[in-house]
Amino acid sequence: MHFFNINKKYAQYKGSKACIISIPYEHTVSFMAGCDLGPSAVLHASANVELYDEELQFKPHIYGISHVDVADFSEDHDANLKYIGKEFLKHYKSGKFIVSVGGEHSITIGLLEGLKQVEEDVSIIQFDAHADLRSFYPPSKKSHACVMRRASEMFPNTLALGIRSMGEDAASYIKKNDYPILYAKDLFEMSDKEVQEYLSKVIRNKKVYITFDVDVFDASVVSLTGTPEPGGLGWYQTLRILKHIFKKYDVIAVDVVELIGRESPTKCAFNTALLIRKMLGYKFLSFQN
Ligand SMILES: [Mn+2]
Repeated sequence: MHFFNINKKYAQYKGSKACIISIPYEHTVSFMAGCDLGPSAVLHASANVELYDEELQFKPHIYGISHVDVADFSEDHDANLKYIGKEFLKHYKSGKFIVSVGGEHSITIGLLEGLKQVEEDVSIIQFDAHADLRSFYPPSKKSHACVMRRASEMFPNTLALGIRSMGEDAASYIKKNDYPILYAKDLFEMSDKEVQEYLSKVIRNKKVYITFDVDVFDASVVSLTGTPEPGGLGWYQTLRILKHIFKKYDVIAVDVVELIGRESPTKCAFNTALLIRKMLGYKFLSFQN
């Protein structure tokens, strides 16, 4: 099945400007399970997403959106992440804009391990309710709660938006390293201009990778997520920030993780699929001019 149920000619791998990678991986989840079913829920919901973007006034899929699966995982978490990174790199090297759909957040470690092999100066922007900056969280140094700690070891310029939960070790790491964060509570009070000024101060590279944990959203947008927290970002505020980032920087890849693939409420998978179409539109907007 093609994403957004697009016509076959727009879904061909060859020539497609974007490739969506489904990564139905769940291994280290600590609270609510089911994010291995996230990618198929998003794929099915995407068939109901309108192809035309009313804000951007074009259909993003005309630039080609191919779709591949990464499956057949083993019991070995580190080996699985390595495999995910290898698959990502294969598609990234083809020059396409990559959208990886998880799966639990630990897949980002694998994806960045792949990216690291070919890119150095990339800023990693995390949208998330949780800091994910633990040095270790059972059962692994590469668990979902350690994602950004591992990311910051690979890419020195990492930052976070929408954070509203963390452990004490993360808090002291943030303090010690002057780690750049826009907390959810601050985003509620900041103007778009203030957010943009902050981002231009802390983003140090032209190339950007976005890791988007859907739990950054308020539960009115997405509630089916592994570790929900109240007080998340709204739909429009999130889109305005994303649009700005896509416009100002060269976003080379994104991942969208932690959606639980249950049928109800259906809005969660639909809104996640729509988020992906929005980001594809922001990415392709430059082709329109
Ligand atoms: Mn999270």
